[in-house]
Amino acid sequence: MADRLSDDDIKSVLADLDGWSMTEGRSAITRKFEFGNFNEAFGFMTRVALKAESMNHHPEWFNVYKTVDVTLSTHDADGLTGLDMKLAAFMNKAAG
Ligand code: H2B
Repeated sequence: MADRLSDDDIKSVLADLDGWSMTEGRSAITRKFEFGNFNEAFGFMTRVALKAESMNHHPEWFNVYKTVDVTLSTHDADGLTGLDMKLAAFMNKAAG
C-alpha cells in the first residue's frame, strides 16, 4: 500500500497543483472543475475514469451539469498518498 505523505510533503506538492486545497475536516484534497458544458465535463470524467481504473485509485466526485467537484484521498491508507497527487496532476492536465 502507498505510504501516507507528511504534512510538509502535502504542503509542498499542493503548491505546484493548481486549484487544489485541503478538504475541510479530513485528510483529503479537493478541487472544483468548471467546463463550458456537460459534454466537456463528462469527457473529462471519462478520461479520468480510465486513468483511475488503470491506477486502481478512484476519485470521489460529484457532477452537476458543467461542474465536477472532486475529492481525493487514499481510503486504504486513511489519508493522502502520492497516488492522490498523481491523479490530481493528471486531472489538471485532462481539464486542459
Ligand atoms: N481508491 C482510492 N481513492 N483509495 C483507495 O484506497 C483505493 C481506491 N483502494 N481504489 C482500491 C481501489 C482498493 O479498494 C482495491 C481493493 O484495490
